[in-house]
Amino acid sequence: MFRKIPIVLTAEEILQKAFKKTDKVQIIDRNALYRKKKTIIAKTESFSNTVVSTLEQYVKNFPSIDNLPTFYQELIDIKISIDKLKKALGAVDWARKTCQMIYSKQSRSLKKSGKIEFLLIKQQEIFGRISSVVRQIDKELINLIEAQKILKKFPEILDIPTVVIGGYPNVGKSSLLKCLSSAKPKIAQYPFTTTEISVGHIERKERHILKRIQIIDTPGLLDRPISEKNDIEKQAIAALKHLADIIIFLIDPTETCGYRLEEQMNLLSQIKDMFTDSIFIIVENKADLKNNDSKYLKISCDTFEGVDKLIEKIFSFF
Ligand SMILES: Nc1nc2c(ncn2[C@@H]2O[C@H](COP(=O)(O)OP(=O)(O)OP(=O)(O)O)[C@@H](O)[C@H]2O)c(=O)[nH]1
Ligand SMILES: [Mg+2]
Repeated sequence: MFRKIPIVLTAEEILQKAFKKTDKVQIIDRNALYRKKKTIIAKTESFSNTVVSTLEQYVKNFPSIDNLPTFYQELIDIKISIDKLKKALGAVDWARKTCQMIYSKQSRSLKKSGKIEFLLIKQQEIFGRISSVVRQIDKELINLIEAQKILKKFPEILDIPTVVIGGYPNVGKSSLLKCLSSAKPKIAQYPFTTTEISVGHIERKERHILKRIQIIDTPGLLDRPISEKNDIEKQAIAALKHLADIIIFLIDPTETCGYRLEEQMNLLSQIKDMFTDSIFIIVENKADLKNNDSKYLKISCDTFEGVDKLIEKIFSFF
């Protein structure tokens, strides 16, 4: 969805590209005067067309924000800001229209005129005015360059049954994604290793029907009010809110994650209160380190103990 966004250029780069193309324009006419005149007109047209079509390509190929699934809209708002992106696209579209208008207004007088000197003056005027419009939106083009870099890295979310893994940092969420799917998330023994949403898939044939489930790993959440959550945590909340058919809430009862079980259980209550319509599977990880007699499903991402049971449970809902 975000792969086809073109590489955005800065104002100076757009102008350089347009002037380079202008240099290549050549008109063949046996009459030297006509040749000169036609060349000036054709160069002016080429310059304006390059600028206009470059700007048009940006506006056309950026996804229309209002038509995106709500998860992506929220992710854009967290990582870029919807207002900022809309403002940038609006400015580019304004520049496209303005450059188009400058050219079409002036090109009539170019064509009617007979004097080379006049043509050259008009040409410089058009080059100057178009260049100044493009330079005016340089800041917005730079914002688009930044946005494009972020959007290109957005996860590819499919419209299929989805399980979102949530929980405190360092409890083993990415390890679980790795156990369940072929995804290769980064795993490390410090909190906040995962800073982005990542996706994996599990497939299983049941009575000749292939079932495919999407598993989503999220950054760790802390037990604090939603208004105090940082942008990394907000991505996890957006995934839980917009994508989850099932939420696997992963607990580390060994507390080797660095957080007390009590804090993790408070987070669970908070998440349960926020997403009352979701199905929750509460899972204790790191069972290889500690035995306890709680009522929750116990697994170990290190020894794979209990993982098959969890897979059974997930598929039983779909
Ligand atoms: N002993 C043991 N260690 C585990 C298990 N699962 C994960 N770990 C370890 O716990 C640490 C954290 O694992 P991650 O999968 O990165 O945890 P996370 O919840 O994704 O962490 P953040 O991305 O920081 O939120 C790593 O050192 C893992 O090797 C397990 O079942 N048993
Ligand atoms: Mg992780």
